[in-house]
Amino acid sequence: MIDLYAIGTNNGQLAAIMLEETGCAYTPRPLDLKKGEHRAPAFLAINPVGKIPAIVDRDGPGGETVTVFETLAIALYLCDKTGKLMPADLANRALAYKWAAVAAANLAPTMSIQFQLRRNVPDTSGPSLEYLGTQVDRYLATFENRLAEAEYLAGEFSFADVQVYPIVVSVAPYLDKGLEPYPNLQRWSDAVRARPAVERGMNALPPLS
Ligand SMILES: N[C@@H](CCC(=O)N[C@@H](CS)C(=O)NCC(=O)O)C(=O)O
Repeated sequence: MIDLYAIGTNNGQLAAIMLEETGCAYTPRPLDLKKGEHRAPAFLAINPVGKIPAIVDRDGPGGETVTVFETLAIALYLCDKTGKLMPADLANRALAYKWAAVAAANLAPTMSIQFQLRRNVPDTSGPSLEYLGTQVDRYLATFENRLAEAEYLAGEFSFADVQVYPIVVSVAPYLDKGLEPYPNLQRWSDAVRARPAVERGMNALPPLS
């Protein structure tokens, strides 16, 4: 059994989708970020960075308990553990690695800073937000171009798609025209949403209050 420490943000949803798609039994352990539960010593012992999501696998290798944090690390661990969502072909695996990395190292942090500024800065007309907006557009356009040439990011459905999907869902309402300028991203997003395990993962955790 795996404990999932998270809340229903895009990062929490991502971990829940990975657990659902790989067929791992898990128990959601929601944390109240407003109350600072992610900074409590009990959670810092699981993730010293103090961020959700994190998983505790009590049935790790050799029956040992394994703790994993950071969405990309969680995704790779679950692929390794189950043999699912990881392309068998090395060339396709390379595609999955690089597109998942673009999401985890570029799009997600940019969007997260944009979200924090929108939430906490009264005047959102400044150059910082404008700059972040251009960067989000740049990454979305890159995914759009990739999805114009392939059905899924690594050709077949993989952990890379899971790394991107919840981010796209959470950013779309903030875009002037939603996903309209990105028809391939829209087509891909509809296909990912139609997967029952994705639907379950998106709704597995209470929303951020
Ligand atoms: N790079 C991390 C980002 C995780 C993250 O930003 N989590 C947010 C919620 S979506 C969080 O825990 N924020 C609380 C904080 O930063 O104190 C990952 O991919 O797991």
